[in-house]
Amino acid sequence: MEDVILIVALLFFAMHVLTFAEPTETKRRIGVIVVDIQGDFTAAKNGSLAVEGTDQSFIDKVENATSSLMRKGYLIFATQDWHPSDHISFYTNHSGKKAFEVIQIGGRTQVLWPPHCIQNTENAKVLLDNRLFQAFVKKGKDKRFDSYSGFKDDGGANTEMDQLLKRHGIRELIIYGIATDYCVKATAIDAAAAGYKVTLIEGLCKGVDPETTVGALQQMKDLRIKVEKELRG
Ligand code: VGL
Ligand code: ZN
Repeated sequence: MEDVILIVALLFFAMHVLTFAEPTETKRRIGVIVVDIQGDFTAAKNGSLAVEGTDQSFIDKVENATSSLMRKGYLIFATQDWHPSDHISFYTNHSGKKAFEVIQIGGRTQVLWPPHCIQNTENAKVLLDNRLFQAFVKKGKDKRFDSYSGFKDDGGANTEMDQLLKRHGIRELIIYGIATDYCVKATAIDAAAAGYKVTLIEGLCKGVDPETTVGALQQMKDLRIKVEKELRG
């Protein structure tokens, strides 16, 4: 008799755990990748590669959206462009070249950028409250390769991103940040290719160039990435 009571009690307990644990478990399967919200990409910090529209009000909007997602239980990850000073993507490391020139190197197309996000410099810092993030995934550390994507560099070397997301049971991602037509696009496309269900929040992104930004949004839609104007709910 006592055994029966114990079994019934255990069953009720198990049902209770399943009923109440399920919603948060579902929510925890959704991750957020905040792409490259760093001083050098922003007008707010007078960045060397400041993207149009990245004033303090944009940073505040991104921070508020990210805090609200954190409060709802989403797991938040940051990507961080993190270059050595002799990085291949800096025009200053190619004699006779100017900023924004495009070259062919090692069979790849490389945009030559002003030096930016140099490791351990003030403007390489992620501008949002660092307590929002579960982890920071640094990219572009290898001087030989650029890395717009938070998942892998142009040489094909993976970052820890995919493993990190898998370890947390994440299968769906919300992605936003800077720049729409470079690092956001590359990160979203690689996420979709790796099998994540991706939603991009357009209103929390800024692009380097209006034309390539329109193209990037279309390219992402074509790859079944959901593009939403603003964060919902
Ligand atoms: C980025 C250019 C160079 C970006 C990074 O975050 O989109 N763009 N490095
Ligand atoms: Zn870079």
